[in-house]
Amino acid sequence: MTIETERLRDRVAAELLRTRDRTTLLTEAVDDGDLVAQHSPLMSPLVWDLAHVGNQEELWLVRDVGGREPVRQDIDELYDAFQHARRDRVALPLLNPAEARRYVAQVRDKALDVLGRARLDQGRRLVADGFAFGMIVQHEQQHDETMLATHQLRSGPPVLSASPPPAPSTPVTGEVLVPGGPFTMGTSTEAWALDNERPAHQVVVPAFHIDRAAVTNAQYAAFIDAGGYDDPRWWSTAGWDHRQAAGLVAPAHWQRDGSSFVATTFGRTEPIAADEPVVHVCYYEAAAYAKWAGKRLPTEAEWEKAARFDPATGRSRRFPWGDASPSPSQANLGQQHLRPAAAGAFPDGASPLGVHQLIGDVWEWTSSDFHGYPGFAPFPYREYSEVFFGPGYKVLRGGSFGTDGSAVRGTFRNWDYPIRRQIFSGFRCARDA
Ligand code: AVJ
Ligand code: FE
Repeated sequence: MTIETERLRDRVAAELLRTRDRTTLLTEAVDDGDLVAQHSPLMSPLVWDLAHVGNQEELWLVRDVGGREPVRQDIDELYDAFQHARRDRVALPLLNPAEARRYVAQVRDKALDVLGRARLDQGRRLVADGFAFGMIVQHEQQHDETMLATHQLRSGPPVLSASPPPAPSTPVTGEVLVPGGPFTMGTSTEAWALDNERPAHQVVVPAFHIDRAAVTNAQYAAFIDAGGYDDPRWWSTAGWDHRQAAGLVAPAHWQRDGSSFVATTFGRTEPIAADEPVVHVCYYEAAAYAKWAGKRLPTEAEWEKAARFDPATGRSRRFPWGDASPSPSQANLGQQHLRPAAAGAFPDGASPLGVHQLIGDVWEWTSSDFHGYPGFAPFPYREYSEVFFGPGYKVLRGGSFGTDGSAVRGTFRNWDYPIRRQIFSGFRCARDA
């Protein structure tokens, strides 16, 4: 075994432990009553997410990679996301909090043992480069972000805290011109990229303008004040129908306070921060704002070109700033702060063309439906991506303040229904050149 393989093994173990610390924080911040409660019909009880994370780790690392005996085969059905809708999970005979904690710890012991013996340098594609372990790290981080969204929907006094994000020394506004021509979208070389990011392929993207920053709370409030929610001209037919049926008047968690707005963030109600990106808007709201502003949402290919294309070399980078994994000065990720940062707060993370904060802060809605790239092959299971392909889901890019750095990159694709806004979703605008 090479030194490199042993370094990878250590790195994987460290990622598993670091990720579990976050899961523990999110599930120990509240009492057992809160853990088993349903805080919103859109979300699972937190105790379901916890045991589901353990169950996926058991299925893939303990049973599949390790070839070991099941720890708890009897509970597979309860924690299969396709068997029960989120709103129905509270009524299932779930493991209680103590049982769930014991279960995930037992599975983790075995998974670390499997890691210690796995051939990361050769053999099965599932195990090569530690992919299965990376997939499970990312899966747990994805559920950590989901649990963070559940925390945001929970009522009652605050239980989470974090320092405020940095303020920009130079505010960022305006737009840049991204030159037309081909660029490489997706990846065939990123070791832990998931199936829907593959394979790398050339896409010709005509020249377009894209905003250097995400739309801010103040800009979005101007849309509201201009009567944007009452003017069907700005909304698609489906968007207007949804705006009417759901009675949308402002982003989720906003309330009117005289002539202005306050927002409730993890149990604290404060005036909206004018210069921070708007968050908790659905696709239809984002598209309506863009149309009102005389712009549009970027396509997924435009977003990725803005985030990855280096005009000096013609190469696509892993991240806007280059190929190195995110550092805290480059992006607001990983729940380091409990809110998105104002534009200009992470100048180290800007793209070569000067587009800021594409990674972190808020997930950005694109105008694209979720589809497989040319040559897509499901791996290692159809239910991660393929079953969601089609016109029903819109792609979001870039990650939020609640996304871990191991679970996002320039190629990473998230998706959700266009009506959803419990996620940490915002947007930036684009327009034709
Ligand atoms: C990629 C965020 C859409 O949460 O539904 C978690 C990630 N897949 N468990 C989701 C996921 C299976 C997924 N998203
Ligand atoms: Fe899951």
